[in-house]
Amino acid sequence: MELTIAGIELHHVKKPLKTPFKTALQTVRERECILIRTMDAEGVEGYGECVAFSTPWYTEETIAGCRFVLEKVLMPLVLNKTLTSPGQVEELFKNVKGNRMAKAGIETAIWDLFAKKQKVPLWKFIGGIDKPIPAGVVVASDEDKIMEQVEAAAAKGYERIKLKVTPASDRDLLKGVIGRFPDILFFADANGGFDDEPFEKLLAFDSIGFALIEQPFSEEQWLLHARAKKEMETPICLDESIRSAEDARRMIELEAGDVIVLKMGRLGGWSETLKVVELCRAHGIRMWVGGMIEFGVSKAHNLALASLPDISLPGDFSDSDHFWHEDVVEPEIRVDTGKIALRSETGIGYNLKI
Ligand code: OSB
Ligand code: MG
Repeated sequence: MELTIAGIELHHVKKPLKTPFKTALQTVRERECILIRTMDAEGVEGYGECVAFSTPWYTEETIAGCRFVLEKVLMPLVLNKTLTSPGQVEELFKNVKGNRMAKAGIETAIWDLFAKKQKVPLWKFIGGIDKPIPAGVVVASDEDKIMEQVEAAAAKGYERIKLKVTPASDRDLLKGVIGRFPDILFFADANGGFDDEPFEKLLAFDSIGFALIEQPFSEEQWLLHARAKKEMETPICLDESIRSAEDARRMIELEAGDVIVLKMGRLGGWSETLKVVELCRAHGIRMWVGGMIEFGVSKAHNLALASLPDISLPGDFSDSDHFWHEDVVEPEIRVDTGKIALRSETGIGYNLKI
C-alpha cells in the first residue's frame, strides 16, 4: 500500500482539569495539547495528539516549543511525501534531535491513517488481540482525600489504582488504604521525588504493599535505581528514564529496573515504542501503558497499544470524565465494570469532535 501525506492540521486545545492533579514535581490544574489531523490525497484522515505540557516539568518539551518544531521542522519533512509504511516516518525525522512528543504527535497520526487506509482497527494493525482493556486510575490529591478517592475509584470498578507518593507521604495511611482493598492492585509513583533524600527514606516504602514503585529517582539516576532494585523487594518500574529503546536496553544491562511504563509521547511514537516492546518481550521485562493526563486521541492510541499480548499489567486508563468535563473524541472513552472495550471501527476507532 502507498499513500501521500497531503495535509496536516494542528488544533490547539486547553481545558481545566475537574480537580487539581498533584505530583512530587507539579500540580496540574489545566491541560493543553495540540491535536493533529493528517490526511492523504484521497481525504482519509489520521489523528494524533502532542502531549507535551505547558511547562517543562515532566519532560523538556513544552506545547509552545512543540508548535514551533511541528510547523517549522517536522511538518515540512512529511508533507507531500509518499509512504509505503508508517515505519518510514521515523526515518524522515532521524536528523531531528529529541523533541519526541512533537514527533509522536505526527507519527501516531500517520499510523492511524495507515490503519484506516487498510480498513482495520489500529489494535489489529499493530498485532494486538481483541480483549477488554483493564482500567487503572491515578489518585493524586492531598493526603486527607486519598481514602475517599480510592473508595470512589473502587466503587467504579477500577482494578488498579496508582497513588502518587513523596518522601513525606504518611506510610501508615498508605498501608491502611491498601489493606482495605485486597482485590485492588496498588502502584506507587514517586516522579523522581526521592533524589535529594537519604536512600533509607525509599527503603521505608518497601513494606507498604505496593505491587511496584514507579520512578523513585529522576530520569538520569540509573545507579540509584540499580541500587533500589538490588535492595528492595518491591519491583522498581521506570517511567521518565525510558525515552528510547536504548534506555530500555540500559535498564536491562544495568539491572536498574524490573518493569517499564510505555508512553508513546515520551518515546517519540509507535515505531520506537514497538522496539521497546520487542526488547522487553525478549528479556521477560513486564510492561504497562502509562498516561499523562491525556485527551481521548492519545488514550485511543494507548488502548491499541495495551491490546498487545505482552502488556501484562493494567495501565493508566481512566474514563474520559475522570479528568474532563468534555473530551475531544466522539464517543467518549468509557470504563465499564473496570474495563474498556476496544473499538471495531477502523484506525483509533474514535472521531475528533473538532
Ligand atoms: O508520571 O505517570 C506519570 C500524569 C502526568 C505526567 C506524568 C504522569 C502522570 C500520571 C497520570 O501519573 C496518569 C494518567 O493520565 O492517568
Ligand atoms: Mg509516572
